[in-house]
Amino acid sequence: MTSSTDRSPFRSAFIALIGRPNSGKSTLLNNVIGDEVSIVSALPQTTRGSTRGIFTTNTMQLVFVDTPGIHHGRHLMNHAMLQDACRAVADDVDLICYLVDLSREYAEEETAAADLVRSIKGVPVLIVFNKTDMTKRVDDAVERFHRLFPDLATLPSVRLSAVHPDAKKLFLASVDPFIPEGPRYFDPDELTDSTMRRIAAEHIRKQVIAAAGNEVPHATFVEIESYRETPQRHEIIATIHVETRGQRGIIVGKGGSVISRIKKAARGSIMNLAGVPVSLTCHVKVSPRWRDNKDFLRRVGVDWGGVMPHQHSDEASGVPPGQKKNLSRC
Ligand SMILES: Nc1nc2c(ncn2[C@@H]2O[C@H](COP(=O)(O)OP(=O)(O)OP(=O)(O)O)[C@@H](O)[C@H]2O)c(=O)[nH]1
Ligand SMILES: [Mg+2]
Repeated sequence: MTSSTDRSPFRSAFIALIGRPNSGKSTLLNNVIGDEVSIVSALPQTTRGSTRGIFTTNTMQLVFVDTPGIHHGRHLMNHAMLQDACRAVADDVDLICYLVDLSREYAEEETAAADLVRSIKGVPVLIVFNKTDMTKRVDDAVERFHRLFPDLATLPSVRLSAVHPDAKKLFLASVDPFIPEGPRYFDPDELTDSTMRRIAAEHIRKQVIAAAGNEVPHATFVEIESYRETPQRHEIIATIHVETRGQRGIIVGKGGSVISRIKKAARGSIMNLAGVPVSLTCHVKVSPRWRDNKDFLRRVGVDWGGVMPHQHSDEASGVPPGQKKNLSRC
């Protein structure tokens, strides 16, 4: 006998996750997918480019687009990250989830994120008030947000803690009304559309963040020079670019101790994913000012949106001269 559920049409949606750095976008994505498809760290600006996580059941498929945190940095690289978040919103998505970190003061970055949300036309927005577990008075924090951004007070919202196992159920129930009838875009066993090359670079960067802390990771770019894949073995050669000799010293460590740790941990996690032995070679190279070097960024596939370096002369704000700090322009 066929039940009514069997007859219901398949549904699918593209859902963008946006918000200020460190608001928990990647954590929520990983919780829903049940795997680390996007790296997470306590450091803001962890996600550098859009990353898709795919969640499939018998009746629906959700393609989540994790984006870099919305912030105005002074480098071309920061601009590229901002462009990436803006593109995700401008793309043909069915829903935008705006993550708000309740545990911190709503500073300038929140205003920038709210500005971007205001600029969205024709796509529903769901506010995800996150980190309820770290927030003493959740009601007060939500009320403060609504006082600051009264025009966003009418948007649908959910309150959760992305690190909590319950968050998945709560979040999926909140997005459910927004999922239209649609096709299955990806195979049911696919969790991400990222390539092994990109995943490997992210796993190495995650270990750099863990080993180096604070500012060094922002000045780090992991480039995969070669990725050779056979059924028996993956052979990876990577270059970790940093901006100064001092940063190189930190990443290499005394007698190469730090880079050895980074390599060992990254190799282990890549091997878990690959399911075969992995050999990993990591070079550490000083590439001065790579974050503002157009040729470098072009070579490694970072799209900064065509903004010329001289437009980034406003060191204090990171905003090109004469341009208002308004994300709706991005
Ligand atoms: N306690 C707690 N920690 C959280 C929660 N959500 C995220 N975190 C932590 O917050 C930090 C940042 O999380 P991410 O998921 O990397 O944040 P993000 O928004 O992706 O950050 P960017 O990629 O930098 O934009 C990590 O240390 C997470 O473990 C939460 O609900 N509760
Ligand atoms: Mg992230």
